[in-house]
Amino acid sequence: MRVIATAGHVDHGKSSLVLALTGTDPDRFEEEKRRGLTIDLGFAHTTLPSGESVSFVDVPGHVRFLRNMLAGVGAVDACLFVIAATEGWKPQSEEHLRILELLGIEHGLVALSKVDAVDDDLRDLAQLDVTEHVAGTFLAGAPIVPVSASTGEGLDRLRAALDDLVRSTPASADRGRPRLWVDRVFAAKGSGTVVTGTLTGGPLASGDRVVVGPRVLPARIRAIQSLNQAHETIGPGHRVALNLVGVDHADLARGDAVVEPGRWVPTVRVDASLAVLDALGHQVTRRGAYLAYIGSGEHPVRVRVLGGSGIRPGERGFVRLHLQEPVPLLPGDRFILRESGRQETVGGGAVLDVAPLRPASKMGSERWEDGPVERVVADRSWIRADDLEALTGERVPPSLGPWVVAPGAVQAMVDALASRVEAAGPLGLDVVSLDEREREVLALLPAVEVRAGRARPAGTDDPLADHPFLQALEDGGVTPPAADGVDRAELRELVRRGLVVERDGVYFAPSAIHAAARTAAALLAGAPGGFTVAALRDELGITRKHALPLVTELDARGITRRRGDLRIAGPRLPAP
Ligand SMILES: Nc1nc2c(ncn2[C@@H]2O[C@H](COP(=O)(O)OP(=O)(O)O)[C@@H](O)[C@H]2O)c(=O)[nH]1
Ligand SMILES: [Mg+2]
Repeated sequence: MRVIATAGHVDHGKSSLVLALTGTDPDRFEEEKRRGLTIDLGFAHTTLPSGESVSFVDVPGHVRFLRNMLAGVGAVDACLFVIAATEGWKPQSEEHLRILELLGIEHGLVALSKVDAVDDDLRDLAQLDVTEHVAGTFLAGAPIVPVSASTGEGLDRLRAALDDLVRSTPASADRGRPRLWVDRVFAAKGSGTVVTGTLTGGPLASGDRVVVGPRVLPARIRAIQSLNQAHETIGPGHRVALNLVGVDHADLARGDAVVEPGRWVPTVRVDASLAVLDALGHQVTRRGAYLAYIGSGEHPVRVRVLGGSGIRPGERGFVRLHLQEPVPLLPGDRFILRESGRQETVGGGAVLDVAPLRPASKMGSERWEDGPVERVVADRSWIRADDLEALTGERVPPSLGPWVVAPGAVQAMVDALASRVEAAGPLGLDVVSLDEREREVLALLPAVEVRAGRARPAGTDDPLADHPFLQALEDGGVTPPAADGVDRAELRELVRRGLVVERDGVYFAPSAIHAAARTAAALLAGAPGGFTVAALRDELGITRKHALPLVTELDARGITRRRGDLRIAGPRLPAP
């Protein structure tokens, strides 16, 4: 199964060829039929002699409907490039070829159409004309098949050539990350919202939960159709219709993406390469109103040239694009840039970074050739493997706990932590004071041991730091044991050193206070108006005997504040 887009100048016979090949008229609308002009995308499919099926996305050739052409070619595998032998190469032949190249389409074949209307000399001339124009592009060396939709001449050869094309075009890649760029939305009688599009990136199944569009509207797939047949699951590289439950068709539009929830970082700011067309008569600068065509969508963007003020025709540079609405993108996604004022295609390129950290003014010497994973990790030093995947589409095994860490960053933290432990001496470093990453690194320190919640240089002998009561308190958590039998002088010294917290005659490990603080934060997140001692007591599953001193300690630390019978947030309340 492959999805093939038509391309070429208006009136060169694209729609007629699709009709001749498939039996379906891709001009769906009454106005299109009446005017004999494709305005919007058309869809049709057929089975080739080999038994392989192909879907066609038939695009308009008229320059006025270029935006619809762009919506159709964003996700296809290959193209059927149509040139009328009667007219030869025309402006939109040229523009469509440039666009297909900028979108990274690498496979296609040429149909030399309407050969019934020319003599042999003209036919040969047209063939030569095409050969010259496609030289140096992905269509160089592609078969040029003379056909006539009117007489049927050459259609069998075209079908055979399509079979060869399908065989030599790799199947749409399955990266386990489905994304459907929506090109049609409608309400189907009895079944609700239906969206159609070309599925890429991975499979979808009925029952899957998805999110749609810039507002990330949640929906569920009730049913899937492809080539008019129902499917339980469908792989990438198919024309697909999804019946969605939970969203109104009026809230969706062409250009929206259907993706799995939580696995993408919809973005309004990307860094990208931009190849400016040779034929453009001026530099591309930040001045001007631009439209970026991404997937099936048209997005107004502001353009900022990185590391310079402009990119000249025929040159390649780097830009930051600011979108108005978030789009789920990944490095490698292609786009076409048009200037909306002058209505001209400026160029196109590939997304390089979907979450750039540095301001555009500080950009210029980026090592784009390093690839997205290396750059994202280098920019952040530490990133969770899940987040890295959402930003790059690539799953990298974590280097430490859930983290993927830049080379050298672990060692730097090992060194820093080792000196902090060293500086803390026999008292030890309170493990609660470490963040999640530092705690992962702590386990790597060879000469450090953790006892009673404190990290100390191994072998440090300090009878107080090793006091059995500390371990008992640590084990007791928010219901610590009483200090019965503990030497009073030792107890005072433990409190003085901060190893034990005393409040109203009850002794706690410092970690118990932190646990109570987190619980207080969670309670306040649910009830910002405040919570009672009884609420904290119940939440921790303890008695008033421990709850009261804990709350008093929280007040004393500014974590909470008393207001009547309630505790409200204090200045030092941690995140829940
Ligand atoms: N003589 C001749 N006319 C054709 C052929 N194919 C299409 N046409 C005519 O060319 C015009 C444009 O065809 P259409 O398929 O709409 O072109 P599109 O704009 O590229 O989709 C129509 O009037 C067709 O009847 C052909 O093979 N031979
Ligand atoms: Mg047409």
